[in-house]
Amino acid sequence: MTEFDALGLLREIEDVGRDPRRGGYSRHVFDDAERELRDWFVERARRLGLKVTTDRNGNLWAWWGEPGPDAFVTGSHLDSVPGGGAHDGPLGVVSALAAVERLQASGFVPTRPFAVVVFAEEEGSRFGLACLGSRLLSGAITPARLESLTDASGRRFVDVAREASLPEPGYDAESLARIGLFVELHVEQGKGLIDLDAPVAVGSSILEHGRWRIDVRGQGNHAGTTEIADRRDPMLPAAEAVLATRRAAALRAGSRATIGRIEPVPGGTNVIASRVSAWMDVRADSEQDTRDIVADVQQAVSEAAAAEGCEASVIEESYSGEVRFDPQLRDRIAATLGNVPVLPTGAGHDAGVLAAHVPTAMLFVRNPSGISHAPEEGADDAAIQAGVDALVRTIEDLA
Ligand code: HGY
Ligand code: MN
Ligand code: MN
Ligand code: MN
Repeated sequence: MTEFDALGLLREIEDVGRDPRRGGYSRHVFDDAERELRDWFVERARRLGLKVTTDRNGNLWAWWGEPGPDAFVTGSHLDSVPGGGAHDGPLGVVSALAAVERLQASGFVPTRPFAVVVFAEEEGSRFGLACLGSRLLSGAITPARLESLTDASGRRFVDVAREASLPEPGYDAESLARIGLFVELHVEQGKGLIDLDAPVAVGSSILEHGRWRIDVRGQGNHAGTTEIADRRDPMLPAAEAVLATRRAAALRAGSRATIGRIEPVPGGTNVIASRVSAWMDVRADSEQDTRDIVADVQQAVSEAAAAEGCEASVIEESYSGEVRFDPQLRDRIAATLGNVPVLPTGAGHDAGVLAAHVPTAMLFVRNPSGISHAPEEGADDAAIQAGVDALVRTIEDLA
């Protein structure tokens, strides 16, 4: 096994960012664990003779040869959701490094500029906006929105970025212009490849999805001295939001909607909260379904808030329509790999952001648990090796 075997590379980082309290991994942009992963990636890439640069948004670019236009770019992300799995993101990064090592050892030389990229804050777990690094790069975030991004402790992204020597995050036309095509390898986050009994698939599309923030304001008070009739408890409309989200999605085939995060303030056990924030994640087959789900939840929250003497608001934080990956690129890769399956995904990816700008493709690698965004997420060894093989063959054909 070479020192750049994907399994070995995964093992090298398997203890970085472990989260004993929540299980799995918590690695969020510019926190200690993610910085350690950045340093690890830079060291590993340099050992392959790649030239590593950091762009204005904190995305890492490891160039095989000189940076240049029309580049073949592959990679993924190293950050995670809170308590996430080991493969969501890192598998695409280690597979890219392993593929480069294999190609170098075979004497392959790219005929076009080539880079391995690590996008920053793909999960949006710290600053609340998924695919932050690729969205900033591609100009999808307004300066006002950028200024508004803060983490749970109130720290602004722009200040944290400046501390990380990134004084001017924002649209990066130069980096975007260099990308000729982007191929992201990613652990599959569902059961598709289990059902098909195949190790690797090519991606066809990404379900449209968005995030909404629900804020409910009431009156903080004492849990023991406040009569029920005198309460204005924002937890009730928030609880109604959770139930309404499930009801609304269940009514629309193929839709998925989740409230996985609720934050009461102040959050004391013997305290009636003064306000509650909840974040709703909606994925659906059509914009109509998405908008209808949000409307249903908005209606239920408003009624519950009125009944409890509270005020409520539902604000759109991000929204992206369905992404269809470039059909020519998809079919060419599927043909190169032989008759591998073509699968849609309900998970968002940096590839989904870039697909609006450059030909983009995804490779999915079998996850024997079919579970993701949880410690049980996995990728079996044979599928990981098959994923690297698939990436090597894709690069040989297109780079
Ligand atoms: O949320 C997603 O779908 C992705 O994992 N960021
Ligand atoms: Mn993810
Ligand atoms: Mn991911
Ligand atoms: Mn991604």
